[in-house]
Amino acid sequence: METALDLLGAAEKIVVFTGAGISTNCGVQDFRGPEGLYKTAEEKYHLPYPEALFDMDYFRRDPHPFFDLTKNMFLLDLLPSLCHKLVFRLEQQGRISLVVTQNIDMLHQKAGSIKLMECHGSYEQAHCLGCRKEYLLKDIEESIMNDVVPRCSCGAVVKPDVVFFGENLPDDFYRILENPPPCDLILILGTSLNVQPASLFALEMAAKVPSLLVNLQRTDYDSQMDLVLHSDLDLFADYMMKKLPQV
Ligand code: CNA
Repeated sequence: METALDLLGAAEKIVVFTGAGISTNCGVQDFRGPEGLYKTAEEKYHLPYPEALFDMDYFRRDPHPFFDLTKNMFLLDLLPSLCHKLVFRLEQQGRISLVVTQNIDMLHQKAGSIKLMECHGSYEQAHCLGCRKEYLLKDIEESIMNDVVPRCSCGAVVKPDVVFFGENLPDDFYRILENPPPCDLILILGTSLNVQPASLFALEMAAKVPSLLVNLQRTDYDSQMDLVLHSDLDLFADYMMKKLPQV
């Protein structure tokens, strides 16, 4: 922890890359953790393969598992974790270049982060799969919470603007992949780094600048980092908030 404190304390242009692990303490399941969504999906829906939950072809055949298993990610009463707050405090100090999140739960927004790229989209907006009419979360929320698949006036399913496997990430993501923001520390939080191309961004940054990965479990990429902490993120955030001046 102390070496991590030194790294974080000295950095002035931090790029943060987050995954589902930053939100598990808020009550949102991750994918691959022991209590993750994939396990629930297999047990409850017997999906042909776990990733089918976020697969366009499967969604067109049966959108129920997606809506059922991800609906708790956008509940209004979900609150950001201590670690979301740490990231925001660093931004308030002017030490964040960019936060890139793979999460779709909008919790960085709720914590106050502004220099934020949600590279897998979010629930904030949605589109009809038929006529492409745009909807907002508030238009479809009640239907989802009542276990009714949201439908457009044209009859087709309305899908939240969350990036599914095989879909393109936003153009902005490819821009920063080509042209990374200024960075003297890449801080990677709560991700197995298994979903590409998002993880490529973090891994490419880690090859160029000092890197710190904080994750509960080992990842396949630990050896590519300068420093790895296998820790709960809120314990990490608590420690940093107590030790770093003005955070
Ligand atoms: P993942 O593959 O499930 O990895 C999450 C990692 O977080 C695991 O290695 C866990 O060990 C670790 N972890 C879990 N809880 C904690 C904790 N409290 N402290 C520290 N580490 C913890 O998920 P990734 O984010 O790597 O995969 C990217 C996917 C996940 C993206 O496409 C997301 O859209 C998708 N996703 C998002 C959410 C969300 O928005 N909250 C939830 C589930 C999945």
